Amino acid sequence: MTQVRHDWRRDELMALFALPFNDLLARAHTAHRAHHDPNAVQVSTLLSIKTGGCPEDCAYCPQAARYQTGVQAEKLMDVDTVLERARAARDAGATRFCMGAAWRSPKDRDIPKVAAMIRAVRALGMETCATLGMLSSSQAQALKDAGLDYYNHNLDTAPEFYGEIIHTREYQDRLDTLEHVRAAGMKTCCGGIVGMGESREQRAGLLQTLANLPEHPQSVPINRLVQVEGTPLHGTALLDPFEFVRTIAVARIVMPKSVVRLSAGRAEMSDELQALCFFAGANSIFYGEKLLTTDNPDVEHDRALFKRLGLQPMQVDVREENPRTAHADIVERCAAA
Ligand code: SAM
Ligand code: DTB
Ligand code: SF4
Repeated sequence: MTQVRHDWRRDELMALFALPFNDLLARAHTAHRAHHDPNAVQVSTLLSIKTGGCPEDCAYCPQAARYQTGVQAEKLMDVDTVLERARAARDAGATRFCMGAAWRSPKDRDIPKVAAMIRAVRALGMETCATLGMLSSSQAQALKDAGLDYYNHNLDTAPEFYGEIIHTREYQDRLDTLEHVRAAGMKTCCGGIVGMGESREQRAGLLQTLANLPEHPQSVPINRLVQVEGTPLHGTALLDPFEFVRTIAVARIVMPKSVVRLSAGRAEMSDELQALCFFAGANSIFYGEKLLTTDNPDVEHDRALFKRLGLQPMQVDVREENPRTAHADIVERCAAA
């Protein structure tokens, strides 16, 4: 079994990145098999519950109010619409439902409405995840009390590159939110974006920071930048796809027990590139036609890809805390599809 470490040095990660591709993939895949079913992939569906109009300046993001990207600002969705969308996602085979809001941080008055969404989604027998921006400890506790399983809050990039991407909040703010989430007893979903013009050293820096957190995030989304016209990062030089696979492989090696999500960017990836990512240790995807505002592969395509690769949706069991769940049904429905 690969040892779980929290003391990774930058040069060690750089040495992993520099391995011959086949050696790196062999190491990553061995670590993957030691801790995970290599043919099981966790399936989450995303929904934007509050779109656009965000006051932050994240250079990659189509939802920042200051960039002209064509995304229209909308109000917080009502609970019934969220529930309807979650039910459809569950019936299509998703086992986790992730609700995203284009906020710097939620206002206290937003929390009861989001809590109602979380309760409703959980009552469907799905795992719940939310990404709402920075959280105070009391907000984190209120979300936990509503039944939130995961909170997604990304570090996005290496500490030394962060200042080139976001100016409206600090790296430390992100670390503080993650601490509030952990202290409230929720699982963290935390990763970043590659392909933003960062160097390999900075990709290593992101993974090093993630791996040296007090607890490895249970879920690690690795996003490949979705270039949206109107954002400052539109037109950034494309990352070599093999370098993307290397990033997944290094994430797998340094956080061997975490579930690594092949996150945004799949719509622009070939099936072969995705298959390499699954071999390198990715074992989670977003499933459904949309991410938050941009396109994701359609469900028929993903079902066919799973079938061609012999992949199965990862089973989850939330019954202990929610006796109404008949979760096996969901997994069977997806397998039959
Ligand atoms: N507003 C909240 C926040 O920033 O924490 C939650 C939603 S925000 C859209 C969640 C994450 O989506 C960001 O941290 C970033 O990693 C990812 N993301 C946003 N735009 C992206 C893009 N164009 N390509 C890839 N990932 C993106
Ligand atoms: C994450 O790491 N990636 C997701 C989710 N967490 C919230 C978001 C990707 C957003 C891609 C751009 C968009 O669709 O707006
Ligand atoms: Fe706002 Fe989140 Fe987009 Fe940044 S990533 S602009 S905080 S929605």
